[in-house]
Amino acid sequence: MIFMATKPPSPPTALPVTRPAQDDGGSVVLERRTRKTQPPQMYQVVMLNDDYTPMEFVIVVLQEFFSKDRETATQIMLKIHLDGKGVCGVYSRDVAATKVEQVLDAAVKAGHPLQCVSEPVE
Ligand code: TYC
Repeated sequence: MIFMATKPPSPPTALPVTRPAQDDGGSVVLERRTRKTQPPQMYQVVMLNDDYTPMEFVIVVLQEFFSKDRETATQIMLKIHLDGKGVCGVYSRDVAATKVEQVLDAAVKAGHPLQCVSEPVE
């Protein structure tokens, strides 16, 4: 069985209310309200610190899977190292899930405990 490190999406917001109302004559009037299409929920890939994964490995992962230049990758890695976690990038749900898979796969193959998750952006 495959476990995804991605939180399930929140349920869709309530549909527009079409509220029956009585007019004076007792007939039912339906009010139509239209809703603007919402932009898609975006997901941030968050990498977690640990005491064992080499800094260099994290920098290479950030360059390879998140298209960061070496300078930016180093800054993000140090932020994670100091704060315990950090955002690697923001993507649509499927792309974020793929990034998480790629990172976890590379970490397992290299024998490092590096963890990352995808979470909806507020
Ligand atoms: N804390 C690790 C070390 O000192 C480096 C590290 C940084 C590990 C970021 C994971 O997501 C991470 N070797």
